[in-house]
Amino acid sequence: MIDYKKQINKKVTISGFAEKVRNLQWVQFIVLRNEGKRIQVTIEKSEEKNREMTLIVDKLTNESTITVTGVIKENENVKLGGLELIPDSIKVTSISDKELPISITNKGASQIDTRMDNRFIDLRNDANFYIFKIQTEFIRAMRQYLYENDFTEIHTPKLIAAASESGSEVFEVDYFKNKAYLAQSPQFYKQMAIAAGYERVFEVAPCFRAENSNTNRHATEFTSFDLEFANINSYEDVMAVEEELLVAGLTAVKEKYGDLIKEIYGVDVVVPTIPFPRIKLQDLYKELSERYGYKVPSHDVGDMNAETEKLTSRFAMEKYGHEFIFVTDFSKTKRAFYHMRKDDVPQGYDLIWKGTEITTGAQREHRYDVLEKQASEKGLGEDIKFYKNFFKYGCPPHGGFGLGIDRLTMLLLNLPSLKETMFLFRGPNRITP
Ligand code: AMO
Repeated sequence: MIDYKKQINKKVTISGFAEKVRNLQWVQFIVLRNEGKRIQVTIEKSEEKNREMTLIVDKLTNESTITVTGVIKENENVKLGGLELIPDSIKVTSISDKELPISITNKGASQIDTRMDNRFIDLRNDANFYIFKIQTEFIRAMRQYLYENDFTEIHTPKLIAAASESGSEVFEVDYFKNKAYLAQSPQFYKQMAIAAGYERVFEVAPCFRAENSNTNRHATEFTSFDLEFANINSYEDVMAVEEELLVAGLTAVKEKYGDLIKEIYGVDVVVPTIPFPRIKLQDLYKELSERYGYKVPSHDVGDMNAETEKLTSRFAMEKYGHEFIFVTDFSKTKRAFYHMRKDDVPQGYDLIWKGTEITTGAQREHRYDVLEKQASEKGLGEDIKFYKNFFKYGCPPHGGFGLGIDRLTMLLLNLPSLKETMFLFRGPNRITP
């Protein structure tokens, strides 16, 4: 992208949206927007050479697209960075309807659903536009960390024959007169990669959950940053990788976008210190009860609910001054059958950030006999035989985690919900555009 300040007195060609066209008596102004950057185009009507351009701008509507060639000049009277583009030519590449269905600048003027219906326009608002610039940097830095640590990228199927997480939350697909399902996670296949001899793998891909819940943090399709690696001693090794990964991501985001995030979203990006605090679920319950008088409802005992997560972050801030906290030692009845157990306690964790779970991770059960026992305890049988077979012919101890990147971005930028965060949200009542 052109740095306009470095192009003063030089000839440039800039394409973009005519964000605001102002046609005054002696002069015309266009605010030209390209990738979130703006420059004023100034056309003096009195100059003979501008005659043709003036006629073009006469008919130009806001949000039409244009390509402008001209020279960038310094002008301290111009509010937009003290620069203006004096054009030699303006080419109109598309004309926008005069009335837009939503306001770009005033988000509050339309209901969230109307904005979602018109997401392609909604995203032209800076606060929305930059979400994906920032997310790209976050993911880039995390990928970079994995490349540097010899992780292999895999792409696992999203059409599957058996539910990987739990039966009830799976979308069924008609598959040539048979049943198939949309993958809830790459869980089985990232473990298959370990059985195949890849020591470290990752995947960034969609997950589908038929959860009929209308919360700010649930989508029916989301993107998960999944990884799995072999030859670990315990889930502590998994947590250590996740800490480093998040530090890599947040360091890069702070460096590139820290000031912009502060300006647009009012958020200070904090690069966390390592190690993150850790707490066992039972100790956490005790702290929440003593500090905030909070008792976990009986149906959630052994697990976390939204309220517990919120208070857990409050506790982490108060006790450790830390935005992140790992919670361990969940009840086996609330955890997946593939988590390794030690003394009946699942060897896994949830990571909570700013009041919301962003990750589940664990050491996996790689011993065939034990795995089979745990699977049948949960009522899983024939349909996961193919998965159990992965552990029959040699498979090293391993573990991994799934990090929901939509939640990660929502929390990073302090956005109120996934509807505002995701490029296109999918929920029980939303499957368009
Ligand atoms: P889990 O089901 O906890 O674990 O999902 C991992 C992470 O994915 C995100 N997430 C969601 N984001 C948006 N909408 C949803 N409906 C949704 N559901 C989950 C969260 C969550 O922490 N296979 C395991 C991971 C593993 O052990 O490797 C799994 O899928 O950020």
